Amino acid sequence: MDLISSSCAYCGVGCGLVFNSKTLKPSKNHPSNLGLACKKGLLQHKVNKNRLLKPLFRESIDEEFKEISYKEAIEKVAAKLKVTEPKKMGFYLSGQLLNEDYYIANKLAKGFLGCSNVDTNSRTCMSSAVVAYKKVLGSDYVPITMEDVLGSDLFVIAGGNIASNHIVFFNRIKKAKKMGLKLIVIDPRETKTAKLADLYIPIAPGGDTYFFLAVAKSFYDENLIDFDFLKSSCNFDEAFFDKLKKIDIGENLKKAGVAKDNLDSFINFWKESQDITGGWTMGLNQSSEGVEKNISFINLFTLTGKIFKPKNGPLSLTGQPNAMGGREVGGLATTLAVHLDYSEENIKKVADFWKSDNISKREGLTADEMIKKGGLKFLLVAHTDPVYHLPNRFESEKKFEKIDFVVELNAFSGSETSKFAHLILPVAPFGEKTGTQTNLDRVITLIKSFKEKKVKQDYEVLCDIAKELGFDGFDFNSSTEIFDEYKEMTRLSDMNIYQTSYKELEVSPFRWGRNLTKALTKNSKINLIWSEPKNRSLKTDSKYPYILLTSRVENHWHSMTKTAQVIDDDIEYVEISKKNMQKLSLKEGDFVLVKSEFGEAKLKVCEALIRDDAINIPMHFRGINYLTNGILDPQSKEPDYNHTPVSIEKYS
Ligand SMILES: Nc1nc2c(c(=O)[nH]1)N[C@H]1C(S)=C(S)[C@@H](COP(=O)(O)OP(=O)(O)OC[C@H]3O[C@@H](n4cnc5c(=O)[nH]c(N)nc54)[C@H](O)[C@@H]3O)O[C@H]1N2
Ligand SMILES: Nc1nc2c(c(=O)[nH]1)N[C@H]1C(S)=C(S)[C@@H](COP(=O)(O)OP(=O)(O)OC[C@H]3O[C@@H](n4cnc5c(=O)[nH]c(N)nc54)[C@H](O)[C@@H]3O)O[C@H]1N2
Ligand code: SF4
Ligand SMILES: [Mo]
Repeated sequence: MDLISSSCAYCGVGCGLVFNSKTLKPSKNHPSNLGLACKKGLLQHKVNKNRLLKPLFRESIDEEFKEISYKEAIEKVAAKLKVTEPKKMGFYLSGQLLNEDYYIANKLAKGFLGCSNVDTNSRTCMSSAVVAYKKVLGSDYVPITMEDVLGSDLFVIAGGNIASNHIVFFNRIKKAKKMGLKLIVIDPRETKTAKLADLYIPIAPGGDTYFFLAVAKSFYDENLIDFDFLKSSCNFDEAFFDKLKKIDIGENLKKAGVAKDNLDSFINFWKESQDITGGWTMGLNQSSEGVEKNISFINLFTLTGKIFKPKNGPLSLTGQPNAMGGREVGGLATTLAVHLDYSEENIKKVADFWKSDNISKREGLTADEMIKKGGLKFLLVAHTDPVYHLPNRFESEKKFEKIDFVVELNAFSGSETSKFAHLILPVAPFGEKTGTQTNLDRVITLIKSFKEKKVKQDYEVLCDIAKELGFDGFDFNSSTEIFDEYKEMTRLSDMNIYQTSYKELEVSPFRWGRNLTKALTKNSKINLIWSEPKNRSLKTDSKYPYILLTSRVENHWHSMTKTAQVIDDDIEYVEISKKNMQKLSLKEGDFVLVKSEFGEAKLKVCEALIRDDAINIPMHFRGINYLTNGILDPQSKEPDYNHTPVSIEKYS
């Protein structure tokens, strides 16, 4: 039996997998994993329960769903779209859609319906990194790869727990550590990743921008700034250094909750290392100053000339398997298509390419805004569960109730969004579908189906809607044909995806942007941008004295529609420090009420290594976002999930 090649549908590492007629196995020659994989990745072929197989419809969300035919379902969607103004439509997509599915959704909405409100759950995930990369490097371009990290002397991880969330990468880091790689981890929780670190810095939640500025000032004081590099390769002005000179290191460290000897050790590690890489995820991105956190971290590499050289530079670790692909296809509301923004020139190029005269002409509402401020009459949600994942859920629910027609494309039943849907369209999940996805370091892998397809896959449903509306350009017979069109479109952009094809991807994955060694700004220089703390997050007070962190566990995936079928690890608990357990007279297994200004949850107590000013609840807990605040970073529109003040009360 031939092996069928695939790539994991969970995290951004994008491990290559092969299916051998019975089980999934790690691919030995895929560059992302070289024969490794994690437990949930290898159990995916066993996720067969709770499948949606028939379209379900109801006139109003108070009624029970009834099965309808697929034809009727597509007609209903088209009929509603025909009578809805484009600005009252929304398409809520996902970093878990394959490139082909994503491309069709974007083409249909932005290209033919003239609808700008197309955004994705990556808004809640990567958008701060996207904005920062665009500002600093001129494009949403991840400048290094996992190999660079593994070959460097020092890897600094800020606000990310790769031991749980990028497991195979973590396992490769463990091996590299044996060869001399040093690791610094900056996190309010002493995670499994922190335990492996040579230096662990237990930063206060939200303290990163203060800390990175203190580091930059120390670089300046210790003559570690590479002015030759800045002059040859960067756009900057003296005002940057005028401001930097004024930074009071002691004051910044106090605000960051970091001890002086931690900063001293950080500087020593930096001084002693030749090749330095950095990584980050939600601890920096999900913040009311996510863009500032990102830029001030990236600046550390620019200031010391540790960027655009092999084994040096900042690597934002995308979370979802195809978050990167979604960015490439142009699925964010702030891009039109394929890395092209809404300039007049780009609008014309894209309209010509798609041969459409009804293309969207301006940036649309972003994910949270679409729901909370859009006043939408039509919403299509594909491969994600916004009712579960958006912050301040009571507010989200109120808005969902008001949308006339909510269509959900899902492979499995039981999402939180389905409670607010009028029409549920079943689609084929991983295993039954074919397409490509791009991992966190720009590697595109072909995923082939290895099971008989029970229902259509996402792009087929979207094409049927487009055809029902009478649009030309959606007559695709396979995902190969879609990829062929998409890759040609990348010629309009800074990406070289046109250089590959399904035929080549059958043989090996393709990393786009391989030869880029300079910034993609107009003059190919890196922008050194001053970035300072904004203090926009809510503050603790005597009523709500702790900051709530919401993070992930290694064996579950988000709302767990898939992982809960094969793994039964508990996630309904709250992690509290030993000191706070004593202060509140709590013991393991007690129940507490965690309350915020927005909502509350009853959870089991678990003692953990976490700062005393913070507590942590796994984000997999379905009720998590009843507790979280709705503040967004004003530039990236990414939610401030990790900074909600809460109280804890013993529940009896
Ligand atoms: N097992 C598993 N793996 C996954 C996922 C999953 O659901 N399950 N999801 C994937 C997705 S979509 C994503 S986005 C990634 C996310 O990957 P991570 O970002 O690693 O995920 P989290 O567990 O949310 O970890 C965020 C870390 O940031 C810390 N943190 C919180 N606030 C701050 C802060 O202000 N400053 C700093 N420095 N740190 C802070 C938290 O304590 C936590 O350890 O994981 C991906 N991988
Ligand atoms: N408090 C808090 N909230 C958060 C976060 C946090 O750290 N803390 N993290 C945010 C981040 S980074 C992310 S990425 C989001 C994740 O949040 P979501 O994207 O909402 O979570 P998932 O459970 O991954 O949702 C995927 C959905 O797709 C469905 N599905 C599975 N296969 C298919 C398929 O082939 N096609 C289709 N159409 N559907 C399918 C699944 O059944 C599931 O309902 O949560 C965000 N929300
Ligand atoms: S590390 Fe990530 S991509 Fe690899 S098998 Fe695990 S979940 Fe899948
Ligand atoms: Mo994410």
